[in-house]
Amino acid sequence: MNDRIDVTARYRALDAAHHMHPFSDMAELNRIGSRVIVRAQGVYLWDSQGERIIDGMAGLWCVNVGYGRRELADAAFAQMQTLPYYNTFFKTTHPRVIELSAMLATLTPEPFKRFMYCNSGSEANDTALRAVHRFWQAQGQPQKRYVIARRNAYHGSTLAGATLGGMNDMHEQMPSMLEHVAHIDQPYWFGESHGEDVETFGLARARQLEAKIIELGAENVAAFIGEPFQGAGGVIFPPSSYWPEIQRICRKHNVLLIADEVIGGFGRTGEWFAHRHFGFEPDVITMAKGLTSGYMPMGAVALSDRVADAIVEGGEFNHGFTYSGHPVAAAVALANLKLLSEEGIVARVKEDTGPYFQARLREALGAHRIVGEITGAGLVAGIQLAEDSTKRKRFANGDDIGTLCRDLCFKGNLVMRASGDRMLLSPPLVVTHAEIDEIVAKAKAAIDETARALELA
Ligand code: PXG
Repeated sequence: MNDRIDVTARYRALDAAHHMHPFSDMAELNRIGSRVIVRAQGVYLWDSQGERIIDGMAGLWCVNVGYGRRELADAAFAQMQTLPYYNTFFKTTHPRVIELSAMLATLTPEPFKRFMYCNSGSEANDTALRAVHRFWQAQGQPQKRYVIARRNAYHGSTLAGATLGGMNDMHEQMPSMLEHVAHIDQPYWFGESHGEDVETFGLARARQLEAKIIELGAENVAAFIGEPFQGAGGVIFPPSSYWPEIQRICRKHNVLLIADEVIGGFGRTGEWFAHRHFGFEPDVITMAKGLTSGYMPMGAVALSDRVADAIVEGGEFNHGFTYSGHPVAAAVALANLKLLSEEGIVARVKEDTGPYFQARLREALGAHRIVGEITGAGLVAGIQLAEDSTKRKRFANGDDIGTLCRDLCFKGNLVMRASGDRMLLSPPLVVTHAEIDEIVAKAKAAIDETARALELA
């Protein structure tokens, strides 16, 4: 035990001295000390003190096949020995990127047959932007360059990703943002409606897109980008009226529709892609995370035939990365996609574990004193904390209460993320019924304790 404390203390000291964490208040974190995660298996993590933690977030929404799958490690090992790296810039290719592309063509809807690769979700969105601009140039309409996105969206942390995203606390730290990006409001009924019913609200939020297109001039608008459901923004599931109306407006005004499937892709909602859950048809799909289950960094952009044909016919497209289609990442992605499909993991989310998870959460927390709504499908959920669940009244200091609840979860050895006053769950897709029971019980215990701390229990 003392050895473990020594090891932890040593790691914490070195971490504080040398490692800057993403999206973290480093002064505060260095005072408290990070939890050192040393290994993982299935849906569980272990820290350097020997504590076992159940991962209700699949890492950062990415470890879809769960931790410790030998098949992915073997695929990486074999590929590193055969061909650890080669590029695809100058008239060369390699087997794994070919096989991965052919496999993705079978998993994506019909009009998607061609794929571009990168290293992350942010780069996928940057690439999508470059591709839609290139598409409109090739169509002889280079002035179509505006991209419309939503407030409280998350599209990554590069200059383009962060500009497209609608996170105020990111924008405030960006004195210079990408040009030709505009934002409309999000379809967040619980938080932003004023007495309208859900579907009327969904239509009104979608119609902001049409108003923005008209304001900018349809001849100047290249694309609309949206997460099918907002992930980091709070697992905000739009009303069912929303996406069909967005699609109608995009088609009417000849604006491309980009689905950011970085979180929604590869089974999260029980469909291979979340846009299928909401029933719309994008022109471009961006993906990352579940593509490799996070075992290797990789992102991809799927281009529909309309977009891909125009880019192919248009001559050289001057875009790409040293690691586009990296052989080891491609080998791991292939092994991962094989597991997801051959073991029926995605199908099980739709038919079994997804409905079980959603039902258990609602049973345990649907009528809780400080829960306003529960959203989600498959293995993703958002739990809205509220001061008065019956009146849709939010806490004045909701961010602090979300953080308190998250910290209580972590203390109880459950990873549950907070986004403002919403608690988020997105476990590995291999989670069992018993593990779902454990996640729900621990989430409920933390929410009960939060209510007690607020003297609302
Ligand atoms: N699009 C979406 C929808 C995402 O959720 C990105 C793009 C960017 O991906 P990369 O691979 O560049 O990070 C994301 C990433 C969180 C959290 O705390 C969410 C993400 C990343 C880090 C933290 O919820 N999403």
